[in-house]
Amino acid sequence: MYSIEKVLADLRSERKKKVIIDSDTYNEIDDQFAIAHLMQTQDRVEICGMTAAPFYNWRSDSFGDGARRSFEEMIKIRSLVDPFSEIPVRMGSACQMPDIRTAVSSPAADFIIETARMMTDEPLYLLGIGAPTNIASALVKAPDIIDKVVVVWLGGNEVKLESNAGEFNMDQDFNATRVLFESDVALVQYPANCVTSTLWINENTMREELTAGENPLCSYLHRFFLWLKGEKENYGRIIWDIAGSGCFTVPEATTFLIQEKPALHPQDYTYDFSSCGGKKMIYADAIDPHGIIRDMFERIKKIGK
Ligand SMILES: [Ca+2]
Repeated sequence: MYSIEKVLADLRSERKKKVIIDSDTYNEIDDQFAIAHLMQTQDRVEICGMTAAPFYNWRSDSFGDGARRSFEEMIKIRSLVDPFSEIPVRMGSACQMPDIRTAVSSPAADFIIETARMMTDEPLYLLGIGAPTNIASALVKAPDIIDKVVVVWLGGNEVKLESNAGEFNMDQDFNATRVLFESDVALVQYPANCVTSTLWINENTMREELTAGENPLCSYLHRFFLWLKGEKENYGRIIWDIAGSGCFTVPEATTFLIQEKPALHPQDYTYDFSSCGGKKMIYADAIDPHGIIRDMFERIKKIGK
């Protein structure tokens, strides 16, 4: 297992890292930016694959339908960034984990296991930007890979919070989230409130940057943004998930802390530091949203050029 100190030094280094992106791509508009951002960062990452995470909201009929739609959206984004890309894409879980000891089988979980087992002298980074069902299922099904992976997960609210820590990704699969916090896996947490929530982009910036891009990916994202905007004025969106791609593309834009890894109370979804047993994790305490947003637009505008 990689020590937390070693992982932090690795994150801050320019070493090219192997990454699998696990994303609920279709659930809104932010995952698409994050995938494109990371695909445009081949100087710093090698994307070993992408796995479709389940979700259930107004953009899907069920968790399984969410994974299926995310799978299709991933393939679309992959091809808009690079029509010749051969990055593997795998279908994810059709449901949530029923408890913390029962994995949900899926091609995504199996792909994560197979890829992790091939690692010899470097970690495989699992970038989770959705419900962590696929990632946690892989860890539960094949505990031997815990020594070979680092999970970078966007979810939960800040650890200082004494009330319910839930947000969309945690609430979508609370058992899977507990696996990330309560197992020995090396975890990098980007909380939602006060951290990824600062990644707000207004309609003027979206129009200027995406129009300047003049490529199929930027055109697609702009059309999607305008559809979400509808008749609303002074519209903007939080593009949460580019904190995850930014972790690899501009690590200097995140203030990382090493701190105790809490457990999670199953009753009220609060962090519990009384039973953490001295485990440590890396915690994104703050980000420079402008640095990440600038890097993202600079990279996606270069698609096709
Ligand atoms: Ca997401």
